[in-house]
Amino acid sequence: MFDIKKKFPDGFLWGGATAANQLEGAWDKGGKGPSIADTLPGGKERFAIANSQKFNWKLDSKEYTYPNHRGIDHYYRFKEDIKLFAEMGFKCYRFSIAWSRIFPQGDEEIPNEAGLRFYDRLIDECLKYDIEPVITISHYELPLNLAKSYGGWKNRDLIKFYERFAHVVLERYHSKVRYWMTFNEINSAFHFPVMSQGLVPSSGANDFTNIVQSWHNQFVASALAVKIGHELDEHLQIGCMILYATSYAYDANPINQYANLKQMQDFNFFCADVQVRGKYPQTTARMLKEHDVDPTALEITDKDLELIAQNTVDYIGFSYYMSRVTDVTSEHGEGVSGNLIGGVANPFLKSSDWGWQIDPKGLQIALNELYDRYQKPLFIVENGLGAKDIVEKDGAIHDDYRIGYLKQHIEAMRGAIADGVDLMGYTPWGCIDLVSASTGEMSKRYGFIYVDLDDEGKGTLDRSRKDSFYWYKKVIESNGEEL
Ligand code: BGP
Repeated sequence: MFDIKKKFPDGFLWGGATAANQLEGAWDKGGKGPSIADTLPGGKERFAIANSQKFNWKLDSKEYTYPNHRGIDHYYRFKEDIKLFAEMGFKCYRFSIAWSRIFPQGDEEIPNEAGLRFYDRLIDECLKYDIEPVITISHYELPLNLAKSYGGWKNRDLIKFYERFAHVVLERYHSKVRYWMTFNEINSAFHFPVMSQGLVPSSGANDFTNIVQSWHNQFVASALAVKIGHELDEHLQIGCMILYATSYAYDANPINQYANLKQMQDFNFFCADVQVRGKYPQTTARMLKEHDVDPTALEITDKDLELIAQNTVDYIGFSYYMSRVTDVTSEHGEGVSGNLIGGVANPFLKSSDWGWQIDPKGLQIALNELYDRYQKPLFIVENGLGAKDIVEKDGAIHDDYRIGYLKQHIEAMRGAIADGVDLMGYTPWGCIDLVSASTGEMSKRYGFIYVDLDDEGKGTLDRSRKDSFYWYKKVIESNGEEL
């Protein structure tokens, strides 16, 4: 009865993850309209814009390159890419549907058939190899018009536009696709309200009230998608998706411990609590007060709360790249340069070339924390090391650093399974090199598959297998036994 589980369960979903805007390209082909992601330049300015410190819709400016416009040309090469995923033995493939391929302006009533036909073909290609599609309905790809004309997610009209979009794709694909997620990294609006909620400075991204109102509208939209999906087929598995960062207090100082507790409650748990438990956590009032949000300024109806309560998610999808350290005593420096979600440096950890603190044990902790709290199946839908790869003269790419990172994280997963956690799958991020969300660059690579394309957009776009490709193939073949 109390046997320790030492192995990954049968049917474990090994695979990889991408997002439409970061790899498809063909940004204005097949009737597709522009999305927020298409307006983000490559290079230094990108992070400031994504963070919404500045934004002025320079979509047509010659001054910038827009790496997402071409992506890695996956729109035209998806068959070759899926074939390579199949060669690695993928059991599943997580990708997103570009909203503006289906509703180019976001607010139309009739979907764009050419866009749907692209995903028909993509899904069928996965199924041809017995690869289970895992779809993110919205991954940082809000149709641009919904940001510009409606002010992004703070506007309630977006609920009905999303509902229409979700309805169209769920209805069309529910018989072929079992696993879904409603919003990518919904809690990331703490740091990236532009990408996550389509809020820009002119629509008040710097006012936390707008972020909270946007979250509420997204929670209602997410609950509607769960409702539509379950009405179509009660067996559909529809999850939330949060950006999880294990968080430590710097020391035993109770002041830091309490600050860290709040960091966990607000960043890691607030959105998940609403989507998994179906109600706002008791910490909401305190969080709003700390961010100077007047609760009476929020539009939240009883009907919304009922919808949220009745349509909770089936599993918890989350991304995990790093941990953070909380120190409010200001005794340990200004913060770690580059760590995506801030905090001070952890003396026990190394960082990636982009300053993200690498912490495999933190993943085991994250899995335990999430399972303790929610008792729902967990799905790690993003994890990985962004690194610069070197192509040798013979074309080989010896990415032992990537193998090392993934190996340690898979060991941590195995540890969590032995701890009793119910883990259903693992889809490392950017299984094929793609455009980085935070830098817009190609040189921050995550893939098992190398794509010949540089930061200036030059290259043949040829695909090749890195050492990690052969390694991951073995991991999948042995169901996580051979690392
Ligand atoms: C997550 C996003 C992805 C992805 C990943 C890696 O936050 O969901 O879209 O890009 O981070 O980030 P980056 O590309 O900035 O290295």
